[in-house]
Amino acid sequence: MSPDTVTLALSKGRIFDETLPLLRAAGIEVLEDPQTSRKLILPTNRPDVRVVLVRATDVPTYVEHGGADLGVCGKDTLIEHDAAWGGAARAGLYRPLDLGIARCRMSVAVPADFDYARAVRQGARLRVATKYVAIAREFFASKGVHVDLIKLYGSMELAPLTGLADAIVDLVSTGNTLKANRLVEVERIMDISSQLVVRPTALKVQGARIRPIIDAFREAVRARG
Ligand code: PRT
Ligand code: MG
Repeated sequence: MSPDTVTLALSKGRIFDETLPLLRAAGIEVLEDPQTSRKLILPTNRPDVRVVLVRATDVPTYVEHGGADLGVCGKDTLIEHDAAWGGAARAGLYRPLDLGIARCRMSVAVPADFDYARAVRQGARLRVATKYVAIAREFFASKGVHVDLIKLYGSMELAPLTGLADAIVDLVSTGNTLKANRLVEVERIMDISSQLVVRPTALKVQGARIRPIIDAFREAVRARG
């Protein structure tokens, strides 16, 4: 990676869309639209700043290992990334700022006709399908509920409808997806928003370029309230 270019990793969709105004506040305009362009490396109005598009779950890996210098990803993604590497926050990822974007919550949901409270009271063993196994494991352990976790990579809502699981742990924002699948939210595990992540060595080498970006993001987040 060129020492005089700063590379920002974003995922397409809500994180890209909601990061654009923050970039604008830092004087950075992305020159191509990921909806219409097939490019994975997007130029900006600044010759020394570029954006790379990666899967949301790959953002921490790109930043940590030098494929990008900084990035934006959900707290959900960060917690699972840390857990995959032993649980403690990774030293290779500095987290200077909660951007307050791509907000949602991590919740437990069950079919409308499943008596979750009763199952918990009776000490039943629950089958829980989720993409977020570390968050789910920690949550149910803290409640003293026994669970069999079933790892899925998508469409969690389908699991209870097909008999694969009794419950799911998934992200909820409007609640429309749950409603459409006749699921109800029975626990709210945590609020989620996206964080800025930076590789500490990049900050050391490229501080003069990266620090003003962090400062502008912080100011924009503060101004937005
Ligand atoms: O989609 P892909 O498999 O590539 O990766 P991803 O799902 O990790 O990426 P993306 O872009 O969908 O989400 C990126 C980040 O946005 C997540 O890591 C969250 O931090 C955040 N975010 C905010 C959300 C939502 N809101 C959200 N609603 N991520 C996913 N959803 C999904 C949710 O999983 C469920 O399927 O939207 C559905 C529920 O939405 P409602 O509005 O119907 O409740
Ligand atoms: Mg998604």
